[in-house]
Amino acid sequence: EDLVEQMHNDLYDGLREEVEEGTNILLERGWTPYDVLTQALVEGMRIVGEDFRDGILFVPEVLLSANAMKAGMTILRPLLAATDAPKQGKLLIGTVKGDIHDIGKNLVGMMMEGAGFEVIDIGINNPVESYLAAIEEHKPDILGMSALLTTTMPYMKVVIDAMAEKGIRDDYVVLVGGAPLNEDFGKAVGADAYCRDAAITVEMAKDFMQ
Ligand code: B1M
Repeated sequence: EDLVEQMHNDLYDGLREEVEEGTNILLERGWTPYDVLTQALVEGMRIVGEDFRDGILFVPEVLLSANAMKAGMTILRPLLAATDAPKQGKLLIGTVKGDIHDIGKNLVGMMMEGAGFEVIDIGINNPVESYLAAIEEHKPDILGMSALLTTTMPYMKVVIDAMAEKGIRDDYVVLVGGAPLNEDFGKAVGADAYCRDAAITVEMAKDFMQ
């Protein structure tokens, strides 16, 4: 598809309106919201990530790409969240302290809503106190934590340890995710599961709710 390639380029160039337009055109052509999301937006951001890593793109440029991606996600969100799925449970999700990456977290939230979960999103840069306060307030079934930096991912253990200290760790399912994590890391910090992507998060969450 030429248009998909064009969207990868537009995302790379941080062209918000063009990404919005491409998103709408693919939908008009009958693409599912999920395919637009994964093949056009997520794949485009993967390419951006490579050139960011290689020092070809820099923070200001990647920020524009991220904003263009978010604009596309805004169009897809109501479509993905519209669901007849029976109510599944409640997810509380946030990015850990020191980390402001939120695209993956937002995507997980959208997909979980679409699967029938109620989603409470506490945003980015969350210290342990805000997780604990939000758990107390919202009493979710599942706590989800996101981290995109190798320097911030160990903070997940701080949160899980604090829950254990309060004697509430086992009252919740704890799922963790983010590009630098893996299954071993998830085990090491004491999470119930590591989730590689949004679709797997939905499956895991459903399994745990059974
Ligand atoms: Co950042 N950044 N960044 N960045 N950034 C990465 C993560 C990096 C890998 C890029 C690179 O060098 N290749 C690198 C980290 C290296 C490392 O730690 N080893 C990096 C760096 C270094 C930095 C800065 C330090 C750069 C600097 O300032 N010098 C800085 C740190 C800021 C901070 O957080 N304190 C920084 C800043 C930024 C921007 C602000 C420019 C922007 C973020 C904008 C935003 O989020 N609003 C940004 C971006 C966009 C990226 C990359 C390019 C893309 C991330 C993304 O959105 N991916 C990223 C490169 C990469 O990841 N390869 C990079 C798309 C998204 C859909 O995927 O987030 O992986 P992802 O989420 C997936 C799964 O991981 C999973 O499901 C999602 C959907 O399938 N998942 C979960 C994620 N969270 C989950 C939670 C769950 C379950 C599943 O809970 C249950």
